[in-house]
Amino acid sequence: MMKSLKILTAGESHGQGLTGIISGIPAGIKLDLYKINLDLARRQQGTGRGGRMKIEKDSAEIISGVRFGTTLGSPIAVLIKNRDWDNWKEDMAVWGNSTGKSVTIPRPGHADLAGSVKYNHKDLRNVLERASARETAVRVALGSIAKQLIEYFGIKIVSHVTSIGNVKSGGSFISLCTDDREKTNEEIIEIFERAEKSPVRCASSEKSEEMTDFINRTKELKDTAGGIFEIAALNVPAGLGSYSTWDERLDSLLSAAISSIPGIKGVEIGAGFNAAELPGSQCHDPILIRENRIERSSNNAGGIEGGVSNGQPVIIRAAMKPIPTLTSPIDSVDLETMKPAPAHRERSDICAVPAASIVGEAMTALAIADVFLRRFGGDSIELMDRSFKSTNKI
Ligand code: EPS
Repeated sequence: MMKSLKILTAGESHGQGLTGIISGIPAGIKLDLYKINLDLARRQQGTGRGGRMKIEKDSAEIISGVRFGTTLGSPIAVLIKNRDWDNWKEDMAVWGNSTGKSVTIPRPGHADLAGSVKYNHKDLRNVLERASARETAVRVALGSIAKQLIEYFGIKIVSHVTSIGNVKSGGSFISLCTDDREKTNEEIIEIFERAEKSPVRCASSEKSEEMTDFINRTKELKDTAGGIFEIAALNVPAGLGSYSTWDERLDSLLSAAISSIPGIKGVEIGAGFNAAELPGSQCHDPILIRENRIERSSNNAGGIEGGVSNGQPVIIRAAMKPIPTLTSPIDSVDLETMKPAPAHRERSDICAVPAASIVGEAMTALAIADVFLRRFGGDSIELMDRSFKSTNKI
């Protein structure tokens, strides 16, 4: 039977905590809790985060599926407690009666209005608590477990921010037809390592400063900012995904995983929208033979041809819209009085693009681990390893 990965999360932004379950991880992987908590800390950073990040210091507790540090092959459950819960115990109580404070003016761009229609909620807090991007904290913890599975097979996932508002870094993990040769894994890792040191996760120090200034100016204007981040998955073996069925294509799985991140409005693979402007002769990556090995001189395909990984780095880019909660609110309507009113205001971030890039890494890891398990899946890491070593490679 085909083996694949499943995740499920639960938790409200100001509830007691976030819970996540991941199933399909084989037995026998030595998990490193430090790596999970490191990813959680990376997601909390970045210029533009609001007051909430000063309250939370996310750390994961693994409460099942692991014994003596090693996965059992059973579902793994993760818990992240919300420190802010202390301030919300009454408003977010599981039992008892409502405090009477309700939110009735939806924020344009947030799930408030559409979500209230869907679940017939009169208090929009019932929507916004779950629609909040706070939920991505536990996705990062689950993604970090998936990262540790694929890392065993040499796959590394990296990210950087390429724009904030209209400030563009000009950098990319692929040449985007501007260089005469494609970037090596080492060059990609170098970009990533520089981005890791930047407060906005941008590899260029000059552009980092411009992006930081942009976010600070946006804050002064009581506004919010979006941007673009890019992910690369290195050492992905050829043959993951499928050209046969739409829902098993690696590009469709990755696009769904990335566009499920709150605020994401655009996803590109490889040259993405640029590819539409190129003639075929410049777009498609020539196949070369060097020292008896198949190589490619460019990576406009972003490592995926026909929905299947081709052995090149897998490259994904995502555009995030500006945060919908503004301190200077947009026009809206009070659903209780049905009169015009400025949108609901609450503490929020100014820009969360650097954080979203870490969530992007997690979602990429989950999607790649899923197709990896479909191809090489076994109940134990030893079985997977045997299957991995015995298949064709480019
Ligand atoms: C969010 C609003 C803010 C963000 C939050 C997402 O939270 P609060 O309303 O408590 O100030 O900080 O993100 C997180 C808490 C997080 O961990 O990323 C929203 O409305 O989506």
